[in-house]
Amino acid sequence: MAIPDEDFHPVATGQAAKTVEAHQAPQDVVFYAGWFCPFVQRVWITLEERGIPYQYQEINPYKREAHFLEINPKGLVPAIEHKGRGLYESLVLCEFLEDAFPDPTNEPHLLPADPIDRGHARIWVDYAAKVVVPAHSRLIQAQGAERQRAALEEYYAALRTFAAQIRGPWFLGEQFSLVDVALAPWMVRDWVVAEHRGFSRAAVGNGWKEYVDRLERRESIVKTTSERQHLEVIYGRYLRDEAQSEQAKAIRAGKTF
Ligand SMILES: N[C@@H](CCC(=O)N[C@@H](CS)C(=O)NCC(=O)O)C(=O)O
Repeated sequence: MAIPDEDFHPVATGQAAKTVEAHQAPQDVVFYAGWFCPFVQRVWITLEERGIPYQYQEINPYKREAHFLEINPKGLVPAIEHKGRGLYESLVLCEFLEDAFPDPTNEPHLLPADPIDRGHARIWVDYAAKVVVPAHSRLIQAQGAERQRAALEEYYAALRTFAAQIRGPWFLGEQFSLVDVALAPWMVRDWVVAEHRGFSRAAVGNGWKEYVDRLERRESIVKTTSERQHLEVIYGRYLRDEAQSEQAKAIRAGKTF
């Protein structure tokens, strides 16, 4: 999403601000983040879940500095610098943290040990990334009552397919996994589509509301979530005067959200 400077709150707030403060000391892992970004939150949740030492560095991806572009030439957050080498793409980073920190002191792991179970988890991470998140973006971007209704139905359908596979309490059962992490940042921001698009957790069915309520209480998610009022500025601005806003135009022009 393209964010005009004047509206942009520069740093994390609430619980997330405390987490940022606790992660200022230099570490082998430097986490280049944007407090508002759901892709960033995937990696942030993973770092917190795994207890991996990291140094948090806030980046405004719309004012990229030279060193950051060396780490991620695409200029997107999240990115990680590990012992001087850079990597990016949220789901790649989550898997990198699994691979680079196999030490049992960094348990719990977010991918199952069994290869078939790992493959099963990856199928649903892929579904979250390729079906649910794009359906969510289309719902936010939809213009006009008719298109919004259709996009909401499409979004419900995407969630229902996912919900039908949840073993409980987490997607894979007792193990909180990368499948939960891949989707959680969008789910805990669903108040945006509830307020602006008529979405309801309960209407998904299949225990969806209970699952998302549980996600919302998970410590790693609480610790990486900023106050709503600052996110509202970012989302609300183009959700209200949609068709004409600079952000809506940027999104239609292919900017990520
Ligand atoms: N596919 C990337 C998406 C990351 C992304 O879109 N980040 C946004 C912030 S939420 C960004 O850095 N945008 C800057 C831009 O579009 O120029 C990932 O999974 O990490």
